Amino acid sequence: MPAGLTIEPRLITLEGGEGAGKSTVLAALRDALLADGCEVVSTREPGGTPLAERIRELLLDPSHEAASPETELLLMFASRAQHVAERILPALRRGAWVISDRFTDSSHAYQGAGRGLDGAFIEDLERRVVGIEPGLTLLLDLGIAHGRERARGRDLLPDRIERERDEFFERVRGGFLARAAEHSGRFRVIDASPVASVVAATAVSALTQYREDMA
Ligand code: T5A
Repeated sequence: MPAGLTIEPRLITLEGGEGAGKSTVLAALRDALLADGCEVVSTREPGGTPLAERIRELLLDPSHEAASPETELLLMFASRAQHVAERILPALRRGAWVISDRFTDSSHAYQGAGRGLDGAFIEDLERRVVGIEPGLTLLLDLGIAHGRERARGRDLLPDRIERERDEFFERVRGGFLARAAEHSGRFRVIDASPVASVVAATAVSALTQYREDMA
């Protein structure tokens, strides 16, 4: 953990490449917590508040010129700063659990490993404008071709980042796995290749184990 970050035990994040199945797993985690009587806020990045969702539209819109890596990074962090201040921290402070589909690890993987931006610069932004890190991060790991096939199945036009080449997504995948090795205390790497019900059950068991360890 970079110095200056506060661990938030009730913040859970889901990470992974395109089409890994994060939205599907998020619903299973939320249902498990709700069944146990917890308040749950489920959210996503980029986005999660009206202003942050506007920034998301800018980031993913393929119709304008390509964003420079720095522009992309700073917009991700602008969206995250708003999300943390307006949505995540208030929910955590009132005792809710927060499950976020992507968080800062995505910036390390996509803008760091994928686009080649300096990790120390990203860590500095993380300290200055985010200030928190999740207690538990589930990384859904899936081969690039498999993820593309699943994402295609949704029948949506690819957004600006989804149009990147496979080499970019290989670097992103490597970046996530490196983060998981470096922050092994909070990461659980889950094989996302089995059918959705099996992946969801594995994720729910990881959450159950985490909560038992917390108690
Ligand atoms: N980004 C984001 C950055 O570059 N830096 C950052 O800091 C942040 C926060 C976000 C983009 O922004 C980038 C990363 C992304 O490129 P997004 O639309 O949120 O854009 O992109 P994704 O997070 O990749 O969303 P996806 O919808 O593609 O992926 P999910 O949520 O992982 O996948 P999901 O659950 O929607 O599933 C995809 C399809 O597969 C099926 C589902 O039913 C669905 O049709 N599916 C399965 N099929 C078979 N077996 C399973 N196990 C399945 N699980 C799901």
